[in-house]
Amino acid sequence: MIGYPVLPEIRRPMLLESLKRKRTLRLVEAHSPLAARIVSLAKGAGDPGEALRFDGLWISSLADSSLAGLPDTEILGYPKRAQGVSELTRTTHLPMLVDADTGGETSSFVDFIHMLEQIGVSGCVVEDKVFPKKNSLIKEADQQLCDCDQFSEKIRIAQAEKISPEFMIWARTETLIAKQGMDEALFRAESYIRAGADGIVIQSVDPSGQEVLSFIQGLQNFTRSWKHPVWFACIPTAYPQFTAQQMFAAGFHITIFANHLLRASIAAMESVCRSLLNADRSWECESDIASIQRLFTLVPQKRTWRTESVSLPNTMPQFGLN
Ligand code: SPV
Ligand code: MG
Repeated sequence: MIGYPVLPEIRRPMLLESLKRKRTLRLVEAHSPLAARIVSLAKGAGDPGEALRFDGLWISSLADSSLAGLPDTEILGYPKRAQGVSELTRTTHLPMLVDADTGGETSSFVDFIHMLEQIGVSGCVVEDKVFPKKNSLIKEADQQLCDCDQFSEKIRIAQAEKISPEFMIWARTETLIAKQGMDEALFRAESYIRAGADGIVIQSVDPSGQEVLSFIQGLQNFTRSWKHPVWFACIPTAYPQFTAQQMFAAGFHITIFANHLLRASIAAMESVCRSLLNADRSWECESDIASIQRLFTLVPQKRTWRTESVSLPNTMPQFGLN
């Protein structure tokens, strides 16, 4: 059912299955169970049944860190992030792709994958920067890539150690962020695919979008002769003039809107704070904020009533007394 939990074993294969079935998917960042419910229910314009919906959730390290008031430098820790993901499963039927940053040490990365698999996450994205990484969108940051062979080995080990075959391990190359050139970006992507990556994510801050378009063209030349399917994803934060459809036409299978709900909430909260202070009452901003009724629709308050109406047996079972 839309916007409701599903069992981990049902949710986990969903991303791969959707990719095989639909070929192109739109993922959007969801940073809380409430955001996950909003995404799950969201639909674009069009006939009912035909209207666009999101195909999955992106669990962003930038969003998770920002909400905790911390920089996006892998400081939050895997158990904490896994706990957050686990809470999201309460309100959504959608598959989830988790941003795993650099993955840290290979053994920690494998532990994180096992946590995610048990929660029912469909896959993770690991990036080829030196731990602790810095966010790719920081203009003045000195971005350092890790060793290509070591990173390829990390992917090989993670693929061998994961528990569920359908859990996808995506490799993200930060070569263009580190300004190491297109040849190096393609070389690295090929190496990661040969190591067993299920997909490649390319990150770029080129506002024209031409960098990622050249990258995907180069990568397709290589993967055309490749035996197993390899999937490609982009994160068009820096080149928002491109539609997801245009990125699909260029050869990408997933477009990730990586931070838009978090940024939307910041803009909305700042505007309401201004209005409350300027008007000294909430009348002026009432029409700009969700009604309490809308909140109750998104997070139904009735669930406990159903539990209360269940009659309990007169005699409770006795455990461990024999
Ligand atoms: C994130 O959403 O945390 C990402 C994408 O990694 S970006 O911040 O654009 O690097
Ligand atoms: Mg991130």
